[in-house]
Amino acid sequence: MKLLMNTLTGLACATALTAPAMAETWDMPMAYSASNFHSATGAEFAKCVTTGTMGEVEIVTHPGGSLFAGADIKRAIQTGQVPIGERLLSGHANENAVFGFDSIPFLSPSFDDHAKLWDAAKPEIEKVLSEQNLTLLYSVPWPPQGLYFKKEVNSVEDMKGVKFRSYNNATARLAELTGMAPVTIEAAELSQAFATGVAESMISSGATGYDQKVWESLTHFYQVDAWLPRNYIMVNSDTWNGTSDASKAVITGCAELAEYAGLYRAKEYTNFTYDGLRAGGMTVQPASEELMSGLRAVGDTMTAEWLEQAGDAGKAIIDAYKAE
Ligand code: PCA
Repeated sequence: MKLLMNTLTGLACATALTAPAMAETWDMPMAYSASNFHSATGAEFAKCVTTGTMGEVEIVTHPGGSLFAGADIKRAIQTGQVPIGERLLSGHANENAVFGFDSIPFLSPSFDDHAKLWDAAKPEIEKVLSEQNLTLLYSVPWPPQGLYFKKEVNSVEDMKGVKFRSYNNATARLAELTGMAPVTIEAAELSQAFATGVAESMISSGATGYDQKVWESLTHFYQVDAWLPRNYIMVNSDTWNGTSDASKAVITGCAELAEYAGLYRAKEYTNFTYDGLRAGGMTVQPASEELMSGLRAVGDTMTAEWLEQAGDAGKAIIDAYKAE
């Protein structure tokens, strides 16, 4: 409510001006395709800010990695090449293991569990980002992660030797521990990677498989519900500190709306995209008990490794999550 009041006050202040004090355009790189629900949410956020500040801050989104590839977006914002952008949070686990809190296998496999995990982790993530001159604006989870293959897979044994597309540290480690060969590929390049055989499997959401029409190359999706990784929108802190209070209030309000709308979409999109994969000809089903028990053993190893790498900060997140 307080936030809404602030937003309305911001809107009122912006409206009181005949022309924006200092109109600025903020280019906003995003890594995922324009049709993806995160990109759709970002486009609405951009419009909300542009309208709400009466153009004092105009945000222009660039989806599909068209301005910067996913792996380059955070650095581009930190160094002031662009003021704002979206990135997969766990993509930074190679610089600080704490960023990988959302990719611990089977720790929080549902949207509800995951919301609690995010509550527990958010203060620490905001702190680490602020030390890097970044301000968190909003964050939205991906739907639960499942396994894609181009053959039937009933056990970890069946995964051996498969070329596996990874998107962060956890997915690369999952590949190693199951005897697969990891290759890092941006989501925007997936259709091509599968079509040319550079990769032949991955762990991802129904949403990404659907966006990338993976049924053109792959045949099976196993619902594993391994974890729900998050995307987040960050702004360069110098830019943020130089933004008027009225615009900040509008941006914060639009961010809260976007977070709400994005989560709603993520939930709605889960079954919709499973149906879409089926319509494309794929077999979509829960993983067998044998596969699940093999994956749980791998998950135990990955959890222990993460706790060691993420140290006290990581342990504090897990303790806070378990106490909720
Ligand atoms: N899609 C993204 C990250 C997680 C997801 O569901 C990807 O595959 O790159």
